[in-house]
Amino acid sequence: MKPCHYFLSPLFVCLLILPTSWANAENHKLNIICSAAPATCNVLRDSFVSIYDIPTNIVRMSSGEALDFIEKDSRSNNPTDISFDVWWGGTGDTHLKAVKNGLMHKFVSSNKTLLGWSTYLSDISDGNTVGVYAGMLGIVANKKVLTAQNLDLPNCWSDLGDPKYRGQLIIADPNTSGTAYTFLSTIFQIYDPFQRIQVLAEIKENILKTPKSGSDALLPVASDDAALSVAFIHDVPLLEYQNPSLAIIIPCEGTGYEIGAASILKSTKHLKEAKTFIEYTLLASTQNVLTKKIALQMYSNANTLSSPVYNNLKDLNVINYNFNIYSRETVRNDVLSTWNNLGNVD
Ligand code: S7P
Repeated sequence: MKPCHYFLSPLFVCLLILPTSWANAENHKLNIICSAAPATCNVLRDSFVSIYDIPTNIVRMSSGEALDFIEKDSRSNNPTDISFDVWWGGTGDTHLKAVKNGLMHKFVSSNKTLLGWSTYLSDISDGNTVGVYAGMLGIVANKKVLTAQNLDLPNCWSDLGDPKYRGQLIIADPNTSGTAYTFLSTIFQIYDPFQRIQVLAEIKENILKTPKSGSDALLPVASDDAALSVAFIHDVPLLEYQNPSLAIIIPCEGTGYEIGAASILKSTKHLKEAKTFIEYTLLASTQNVLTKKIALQMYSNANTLSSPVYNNLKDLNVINYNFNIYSRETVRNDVLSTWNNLGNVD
């Protein structure tokens, strides 16, 4: 796997970017793949380094992209020079799939104040991953853009397939994005096999573009360039300060959710430091810094402040999302190939 694969930029830009993230990695003790929002990844690295003085390098990859990278690298005769130690953040089902393929190192946190959904992930992975945050999926609409075109707000997932929204929808690529994979598996868990193909085919018809990550899919809606997206709803309020036209809709059929995970890679060369990093991110003091203004998820420590997003939410219409099933190789392949075979986004 070549580092430049991750930057959709010309080669020379790629080489300019390389020294800060990949090429110097051997100078760092700890190499982390981070699938949370870049601001979260950077704050965690900086605060961790300042407290523990362990040189740490973070590379941001979307959840499916990270899974793909870890799986291919483990099979390759020519693996990357960098040996990654930790995979932090990103949707739990991608971590679970890597666990099922034997790619993670067992690590059970000694933290005794973790919430049930966090230890649940640890339990179903036989102690190979742990939940660090959780969040609900939703539809994000730009009311100004919709009104300008005499369009009303969608209420349901199925509404996203209405032809009146043609070219208005941005959903990330589920092959790379954990957000978009959570959306697909939510539709799979709500609709029967016949209905789901119909619903997804109609939705795909309306898509304008498919960025690599869930947070990138939100940006055109926040900048008034598109009307609708699908995102984790805790990412919206920080953009709402800049654009009050944004609205969150919890779809009428119910919605899926993520448990963002943290795992140690089997290939780690710095097990002690990797454990220290994950334990650090499970502390209420660390999570409080994030939940105040950087990333508004629900966090896994019972003593962390509640998320302003979920605390005030009246509509908790979540489905009984099955992480075990939707992290299975055969099921993931089926979900993705169903989507990939539906025809191309223009
Ligand atoms: O950190 C915020 C957050 O929304 O970022 C992650 C991200 O959306 C998932 O990334 P991809 O879609 O790029 O895989 C979420 O896990 C997290 O809640």
